[in-house]
Amino acid sequence: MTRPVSTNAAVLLAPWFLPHDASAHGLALDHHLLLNLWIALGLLALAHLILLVGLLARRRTEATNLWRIEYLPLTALAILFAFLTIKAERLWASTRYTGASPTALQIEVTGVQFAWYFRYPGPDATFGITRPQLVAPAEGNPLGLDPADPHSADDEVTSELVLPANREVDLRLNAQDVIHGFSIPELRLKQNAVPGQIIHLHFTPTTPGTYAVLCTQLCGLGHYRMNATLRILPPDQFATWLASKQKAANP
Ligand SMILES: [Cu+2]
Repeated sequence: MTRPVSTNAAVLLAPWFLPHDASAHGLALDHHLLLNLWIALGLLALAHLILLVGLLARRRTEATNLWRIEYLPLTALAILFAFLTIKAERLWASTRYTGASPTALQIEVTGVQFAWYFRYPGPDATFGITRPQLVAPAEGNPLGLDPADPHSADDEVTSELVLPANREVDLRLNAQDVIHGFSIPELRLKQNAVPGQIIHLHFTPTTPGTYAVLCTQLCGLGHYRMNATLRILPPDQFATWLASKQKAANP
């Protein structure tokens, strides 16, 4: 069966484009990335033009006005790069250092060789205590939840990340063994999960769909299979999913 021309073109060109954006903050990041690329292209063209003009002119005179031909362009470039850096830093910080809204959905993400686990705090909205000595994936307790802590009883641990569309999510990232790289390209998210640290990442997913959660750090021999599924659901479907999980855990 032959594919239509437009589909073939889309498949061929796909590696040249970013995956579609399914988050509220992604558009600003994409714009900034494109702005950087256009500026780099413009500077490359300008450098070649100057080189060509210099070659063609073939004049061998001493430069007299250093301000005009050297200091001024260098100052302009320094200001441009400072602007780009500060803007990029602010975009990066907006999902990390500004703090999530108090109503954001709290989810804990744990990286472990070679899987991602996601924990929802349950109706009491409090994560139960975990203890490294209680970690037992074979017995259904991969995070080491302490059964003696009453807050642990309603915690929901899953191997797929399910999020509601258009509600802010506050992730608490950590790792059990080595550094893992939590990454969801469609949400424009990439953040290391580091043992002994809790790193917050907050954002609002917008487009329902199924996406891949990747590990972008070479974390061991099984790194290639360290991925999970992200499902972004409309809010009502998310509520149904969460209720079904809680019902299954506490019938
Ligand atoms: Cu990993």
